Amino acid sequence: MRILMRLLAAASLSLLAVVSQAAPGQSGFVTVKGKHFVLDGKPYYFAGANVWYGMYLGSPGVTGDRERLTRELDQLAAEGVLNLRVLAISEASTLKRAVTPAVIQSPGKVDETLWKGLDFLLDEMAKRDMKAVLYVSNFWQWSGGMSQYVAWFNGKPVLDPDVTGDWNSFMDNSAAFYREPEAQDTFRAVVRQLIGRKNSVNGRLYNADPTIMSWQLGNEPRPGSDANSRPHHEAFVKWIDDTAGFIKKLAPKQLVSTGNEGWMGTAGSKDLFVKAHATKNVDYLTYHMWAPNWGWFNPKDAAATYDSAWARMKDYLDWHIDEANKLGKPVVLEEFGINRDNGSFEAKATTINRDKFYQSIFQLLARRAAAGDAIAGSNFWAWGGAGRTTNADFMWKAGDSFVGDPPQEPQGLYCVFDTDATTIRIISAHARQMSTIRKN
Ligand code: IFL
Repeated sequence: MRILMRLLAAASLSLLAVVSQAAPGQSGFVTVKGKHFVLDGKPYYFAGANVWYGMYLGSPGVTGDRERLTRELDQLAAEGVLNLRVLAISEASTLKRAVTPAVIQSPGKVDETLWKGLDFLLDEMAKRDMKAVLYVSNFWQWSGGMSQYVAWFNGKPVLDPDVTGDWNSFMDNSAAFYREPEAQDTFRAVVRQLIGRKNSVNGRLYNADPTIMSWQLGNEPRPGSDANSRPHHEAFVKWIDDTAGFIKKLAPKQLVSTGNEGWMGTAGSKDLFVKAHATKNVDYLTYHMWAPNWGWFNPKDAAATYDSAWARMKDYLDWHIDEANKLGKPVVLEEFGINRDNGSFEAKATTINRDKFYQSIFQLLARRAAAGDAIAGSNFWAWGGAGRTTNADFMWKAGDSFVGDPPQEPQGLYCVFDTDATTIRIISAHARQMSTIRKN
């Protein structure tokens, strides 16, 4: 009898853990119905932003700037930008361009300071009825990431692409993470700890907080390098399925997504992209579009490359929406970026080409969303807000302010500063347009 009572108590405790803990007046959990998101009984469409450093600004520690954070959340909310994609776990690393400090100090050792920043961020987002997509690992080096886990467990020095210039080796090494059992155990332990966390500001359990729309497996997880990933395709698909299933059990009310870039992030294999997103454990598809990074657009030769870039971008945008329609799941374009004119990093440089591209992308997304297709929204890369660098080489150093460009890239490469009035107007108009679809 006593055992039965204990079991019942445990069961009701775990039920309690997923009962919604919304702030007053806040909307509910984002859910999926067929190829659309639903929020409080209505379709949910959005125009969002990437703010990878939101947790860092919210922190009570050295990186914190809560006054800036709340001011910029106000600004974003006023522009209708209510969906933010944010880094939630970083790993302390010796990589040259990795952000410091980090959440995980060493395997099994979490420094709570940054998570208190995440608590603050989520609480402030809840007050503004914003939704968060939290990614819990990174294929790239700028937050420690998968390669750091690998280094912790295989005992070999980290392959630092910012020192060696050898990106293929770095990518293959990052992808070894999927097949390294000890790394996976450590990763899962910290993910479990985060999903079960109680917010120190408002007392809400993370897995019961409707502010969190989605848990995302990682930032741009890839199967490996473009040169050598084929042998690892199965391991990649299996890791996605297993990890998404693991998270689903811990957070049954919230969504799970991959953070993958689309077929440009699956070694060019469309089939692999579809396989990776077909599992029932992944609620919606993600894709990213990087015309300058992929050599489609050259900001220093915009006149000659603009039209051909747009033709490729349009195909890329449409293809992923068509595939999502076929899979019967929503899809989000959760990263895209374009340089300032002539590739300048200066906040005062113009953004004529960026604005044109943003307009065209948004028009396509809004048109297809209005037609009932699977596209649900986007997050531009990235919100730079009031951050500015004063470094001659534009590269981030510990203690500098944050912008939307992570430390491995020039500060000002792709981010939208708070002074970019024309771009912000375009984003805001699109956000209103997407919220109109919601009301129809
Ligand atoms: O900064 C990059 C980031 O790592 C990412 N995708 C592309 C960005 C710009 O190069 O996730």
